[in-house]
Amino acid sequence: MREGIVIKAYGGFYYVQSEAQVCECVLRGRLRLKQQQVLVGDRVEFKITGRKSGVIENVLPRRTVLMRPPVANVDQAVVVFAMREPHPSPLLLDRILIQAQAAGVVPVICFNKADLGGQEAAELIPLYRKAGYQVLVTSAKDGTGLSRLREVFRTGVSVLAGPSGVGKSSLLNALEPGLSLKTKEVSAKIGRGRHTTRHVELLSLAGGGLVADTPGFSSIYLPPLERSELAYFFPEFGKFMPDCQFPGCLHHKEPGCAVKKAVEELKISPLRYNNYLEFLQEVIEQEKRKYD
Ligand SMILES: Nc1nc2c(ncn2[C@@H]2O[C@H](COP(=O)(O)OP(=O)(O)O)[C@@H](O)[C@H]2O)c(=O)[nH]1
Ligand SMILES: [Mg+2]
Ligand SMILES: [Zn+2]
Repeated sequence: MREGIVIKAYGGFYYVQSEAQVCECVLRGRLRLKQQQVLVGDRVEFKITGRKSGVIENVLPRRTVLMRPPVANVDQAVVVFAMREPHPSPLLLDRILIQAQAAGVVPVICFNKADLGGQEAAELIPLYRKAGYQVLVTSAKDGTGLSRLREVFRTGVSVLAGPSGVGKSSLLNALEPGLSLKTKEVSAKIGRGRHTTRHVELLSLAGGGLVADTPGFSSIYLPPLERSELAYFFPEFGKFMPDCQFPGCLHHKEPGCAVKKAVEELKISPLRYNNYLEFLQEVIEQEKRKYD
């Protein structure tokens, strides 16, 4: 029996990569009967039945499951924003960071279009590093930071996230010219219709690692959370939370809140804290809707 990873599922066939080879596999009847869904990203055990064909016998336990896009065992999300054009939105960035962390996926922030400068964005780099995130600065145009990005992708399975137009496809093309993914200018000529790929595929990078070909975490909604959980998705709050006067402090209006004190002393970024408060309102609204 061999072990491999499903990189594509299409028309009842599962394409399993094992070492440098890809086998076209079907599911063993037992798995079909159990109606076990096999996802792209699943690690499977399979038997070779032909030169490039096989049968999947077992699906190994999943570490993580993403719904959008449907991919199992995603290790990390590379969250791309542009330094300029379009201006980065910290509120959207924080939203995506929470979505990734809630799904058990490690986020890596990537500020692209470094060649365009961007004073506002430059201030976000140390801010997010201080908050505890890995931050890359790249340019798909002049090659800045691409070797770092290649290193990041080398680990396991990645998805890209971030708004459109920030350079996600351009970055992958710069790392892997053979991919020739459509970028904005090109796809504008072809038209919108062609762009809607429903089938997720993991692309194998020459430098190592697999990347989902569709961006993840596009939803503008927060995942279902309890209000008391939210602060745990802000890693820089962790150091101060144990010193809050009240257990279950929401770090909003409670007296003796160590998080709020840290914000006043600029040990926590006010920008991050304000985003936290905005999300807290959202989570409370979500809870209300759930119990109405
Ligand atoms: N100046 C500059 N432009 C870039 C860079 N990366 C991408 N672009 C441009 O930004 C636009 C959107 O890029 P694209 O890769 O389609 O973005 P996506 O929607 O995130 O996949 C295109 O016109 C690219 O040529 C970069 O690093 N610097
Ligand atoms: Mg794109
Ligand atoms: Zn507090």
